[in-house]
Amino acid sequence: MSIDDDVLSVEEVAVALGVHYMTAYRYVKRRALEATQVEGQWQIRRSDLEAFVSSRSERRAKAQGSPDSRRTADYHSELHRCLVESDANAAFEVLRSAIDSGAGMEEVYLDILSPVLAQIGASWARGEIDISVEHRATAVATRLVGQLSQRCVRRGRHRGNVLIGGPAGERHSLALAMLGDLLRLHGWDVSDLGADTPANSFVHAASSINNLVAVGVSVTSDESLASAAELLSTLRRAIGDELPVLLGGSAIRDVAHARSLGADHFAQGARGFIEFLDALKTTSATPSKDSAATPKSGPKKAPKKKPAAGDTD
Ligand code: B12
Repeated sequence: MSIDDDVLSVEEVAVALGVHYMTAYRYVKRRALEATQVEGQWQIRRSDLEAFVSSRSERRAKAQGSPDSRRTADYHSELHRCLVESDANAAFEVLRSAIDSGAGMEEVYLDILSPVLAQIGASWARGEIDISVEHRATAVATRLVGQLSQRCVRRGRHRGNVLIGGPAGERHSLALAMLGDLLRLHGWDVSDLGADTPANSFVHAASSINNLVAVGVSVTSDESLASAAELLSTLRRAIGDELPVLLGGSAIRDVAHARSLGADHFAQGARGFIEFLDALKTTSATPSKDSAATPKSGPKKAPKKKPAAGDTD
């Protein structure tokens, strides 16, 4: 019930807009619709509702011209605000509305969440925001990925196993979590060792996973380039030279850089990794998740055919 004619409750806004109560509530929480809280109740001025309606029609009209870029830009600015303000629920709503409007998980991770994180990292590097803001934003992003990863489960054929992780000293585990989800979406079973993994754990995992088709080493920080090189040489000595080992992540510039650190392959970003795996001639057998996880005594043979020398760089 309204307090007066010019102030509406969330329920009344929902009726006026012809949407569900929760949708109206999300507009308020995302601050797309101006509202104030009085004694625990949201109040929306009629003039703010009118402004919201006309800006929404304007956005829709513009979106018809250039749907993807327009919508993505809106999500960026809203998500950026939510991460900087550490508002996890509102951040989740932004991504949920992107999904509701047709964005796939690849788009959500790579075209919405990652660029916003990069923007926050750049603001920190320029001294515009305190490191605590970046840490808080990262904590929210970590929760988001945790909530969203259940949408990256693909039923049906299992194409094989992929082992990913970061070398000792590398702390950027979020990149691995997103990468793992995206590979799963494409039908791969992923063992993610996380960041900061000792070389002997990589060796143990690579030696004990059945139907392992590739190992991906992720380097985001320049600080862990040396330990990545050590890891690659230890891995190669221990597992032989058949299993493809890729180096990637935002600290690896190109294939020459990857090779100078001892990797035999490089791929650009998660999409590059997916293309690399697609190009592998994997076994036609489709092991179940359980058999894929069965330990085995020695290193697994990789598929004979590898992508051509240029890889996906
Ligand atoms: C979040 C974050 C952190 C968090 C990490 C928390 C966590 N659990 O992950 C914390 C706060 C701990 C952190 C710490 C540091 N960070 Co930091 N961080 C970031 C930030 C903001 C986002 C990183 C992220 O998750 N991006 C999203 C992911 C999905 O994108 P991505 O990394 O590109 O990963 C994708 C691809 O590269 C690819 N990929 C990843 N791995 C692999 C592997 C293979 C094989 C392949 C094919 C593909 C692939 O798939 C991913 C999905 O698309 C970035 C900013 C930025 N530009 O990204 C800075 C950034 C990476 N950090 C930076 C720095 C400097 C640091 C610190 C050194 C700061 C300090 N002095 O303490 C430390 C410690 C670094 C260390 N030793 O590891 C710099 C790195 C510069 C550099 N090249 O070295 C950046 C770029 C910030 C900046 N603009 O300067 N950081």
